[in-house]
Amino acid sequence: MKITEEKFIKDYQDRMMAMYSMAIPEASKAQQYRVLASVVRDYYAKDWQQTRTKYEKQDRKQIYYFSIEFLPGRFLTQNMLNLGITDVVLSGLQKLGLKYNEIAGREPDPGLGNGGLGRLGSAFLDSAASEGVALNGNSIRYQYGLFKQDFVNGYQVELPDDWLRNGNAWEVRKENRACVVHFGGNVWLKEDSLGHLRAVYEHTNDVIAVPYDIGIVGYKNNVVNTMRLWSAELPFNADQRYTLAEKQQVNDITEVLYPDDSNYEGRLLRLKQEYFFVSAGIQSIVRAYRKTHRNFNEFSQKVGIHINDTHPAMAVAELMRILMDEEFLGWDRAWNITTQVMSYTNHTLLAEALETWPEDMFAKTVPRIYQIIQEIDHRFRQKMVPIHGAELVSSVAPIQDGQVRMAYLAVIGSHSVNGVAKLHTELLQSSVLNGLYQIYPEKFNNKTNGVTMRRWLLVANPRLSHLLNEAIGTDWQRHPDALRAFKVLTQDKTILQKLGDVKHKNKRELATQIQEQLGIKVNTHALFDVQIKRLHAYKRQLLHALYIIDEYLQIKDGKKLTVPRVHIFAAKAAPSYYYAKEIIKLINALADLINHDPEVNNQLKIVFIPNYGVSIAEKIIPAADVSEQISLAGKEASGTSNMKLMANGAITLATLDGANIEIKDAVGSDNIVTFGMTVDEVENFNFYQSAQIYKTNARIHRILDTLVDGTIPDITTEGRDIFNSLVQYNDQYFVLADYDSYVQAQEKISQLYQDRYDWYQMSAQNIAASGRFASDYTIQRYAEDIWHVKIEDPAE
Ligand code: GFP
Repeated sequence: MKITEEKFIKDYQDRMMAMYSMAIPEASKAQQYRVLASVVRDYYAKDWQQTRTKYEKQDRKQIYYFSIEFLPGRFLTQNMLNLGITDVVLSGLQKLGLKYNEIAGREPDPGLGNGGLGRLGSAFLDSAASEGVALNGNSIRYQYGLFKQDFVNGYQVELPDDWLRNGNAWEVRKENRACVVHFGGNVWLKEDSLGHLRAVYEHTNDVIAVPYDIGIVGYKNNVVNTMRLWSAELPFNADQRYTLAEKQQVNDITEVLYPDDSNYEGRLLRLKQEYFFVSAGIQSIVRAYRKTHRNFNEFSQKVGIHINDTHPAMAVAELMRILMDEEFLGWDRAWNITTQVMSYTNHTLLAEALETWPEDMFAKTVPRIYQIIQEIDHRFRQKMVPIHGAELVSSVAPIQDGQVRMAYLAVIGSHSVNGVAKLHTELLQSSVLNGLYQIYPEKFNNKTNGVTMRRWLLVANPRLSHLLNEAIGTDWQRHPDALRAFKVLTQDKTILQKLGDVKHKNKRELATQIQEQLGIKVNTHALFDVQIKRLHAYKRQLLHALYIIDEYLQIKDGKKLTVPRVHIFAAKAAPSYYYAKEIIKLINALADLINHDPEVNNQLKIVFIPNYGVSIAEKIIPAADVSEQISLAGKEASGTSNMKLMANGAITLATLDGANIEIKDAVGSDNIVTFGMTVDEVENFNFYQSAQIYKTNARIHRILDTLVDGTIPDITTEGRDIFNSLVQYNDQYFVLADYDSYVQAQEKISQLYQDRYDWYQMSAQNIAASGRFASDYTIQRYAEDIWHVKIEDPAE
């Protein structure tokens, strides 16, 4: 459909009338937004339906990406861009007397994810639609998403994020596609009159799962895929009345992402959430397949289910359940199909993030799934012990020591297991999943993460996009590898000058937002040193904070910093992660001290922007000079903010961890600053004594003392805890061991920043080398190697 400016203006006016019976100027900004979203949705409604029918007609293999989180960011700008209607809408709105930015700012950011995991899922959905891959999202429609973060007296407080209050303009409720999910009760197998073993359920608590679909618009290719989010509701039964408590129990299932799991109730709720979206998702997949197929002979050629991280690992058992109990396939056939259909991505090496569930809780909550996992465990042992020995096999069996182990279940039940960066995959094979790697080496493969350049350049950084279009044409928008053409221009002074201007304007824009939102005035000629990611000890925001204390002390000693700096943080800490919250308080207290001290604040500022999410990242990333990727080597699986920041011309300051290593390979060691121990050094670092470093290293000694001697106000408890974690408890993430090397790297950054010509040359090299980290390529590799689907030309 060709959308002209006239058509858009008319559509907008008509829709305003239809929805609100108002003239445009009477409507609030929020109403103006909803009208705009509704008009834009209309422009892809037909494509959405046609994509579905085309897939059905072609009997195309459908892939379903199961993920407990997605972090899509706002849809409006991205959808307009992908539909190719941005110019028409902008000029149309102008004629109507409306300001796009004000209206677009009214769209709530769907907080359905926490960090890299959810954002990767959304990048994949975007790239898949743009590449014409039939990939569908499957997750939960959390009423309040992840919490909204605020700071009170420097402490993180968690508020409900009521993102659905005014409805979600992009979703479609499909109650005709609802399904029933059983929890608890008793279950046994009984032979029916046809000789089939049927599962009989008794006293179950049933919940209705209602899907809400959101269209995922491909980039100018008429493809619209679907992200399906499930909401829990009470079963409708005219005879039955429910108490408020029962109602609340059901609502709880889809209320928040990651309920506090520091207590039994919270853990139980997480387990229910996992089964809820897994069961509903698989039921709907089987139902869709059954519409056009009489039997399951082709199921594994037509369906792929991707288990993103361990949360959806019950998918293995749920598909077995449906194939056996409802479709009456025998175990072997069902297992064969299941393992061909399932694939699994691991996102972490941290033991704490590899889920396990106590057997009794599991058995009570999802009894039939428990029985099936017991049988998987039994058969796995039976088959593998004679080949690999009992010790190895029990170390990786799905059930052991009273725990159900989700990562092992996912590996055993899948045909493909991948890590998310080369180093991470190697470490999976040699450590965390080594036992299973010995048993199934052929399943393992690497798929380095990626980011969508359309979101992180075209949407987030229009100035840089414009410069790139001018300098190298627009091919990079569809083929990000074409950014390579920018490399030959890295000697061109005019281009570098323009690149510097773009960065500076972006910094000014961010500075204005910081001033308006937080009342902090920052110097836009200072170096913007950025660390934005989940708050976790292994990511070492603390290392960065210690360096800021160092800078502060130097200024207090009368020295001048080589370059003035603005340190920018954004990060949420998990509500029950006490230590991470203490680090937030420390950084905020430091900000308070430094930003208000006239002796230092013209050289140094700290800005901690609350409530990190996609929309805030879209503002920070284009304005960043330095990208802090400073996790302890071997701990960060990949990282993706490193890729986004690189594409926006920030210089990476990094340990040799995760995808940083591949970034270094891509840009060359002259265009990145690395420091710290390597993975091998960390592994062989057997006699670390942080107390000794504290004692002997005068610089570190002095910095650490400020945590406990009152220099930094109002951190009596936090300062002491952090001090103890570093000195007394031997600093689990080797912050002190890497400190000196980090300082040298920071000094190198300061030196480099003084020569702006060289700096922007490095910056341009980074942009030019970033194309290979586009999720378009990552998704192509998943499609070919894991899901075995051909990339179809959507035009056909
Ligand atoms: C996790 C890992 C990251 C990785 C992403 C996506 O994200 O290293 O890049 O998953 O694979 F830790 P976070 O939870 O750290 O944001």
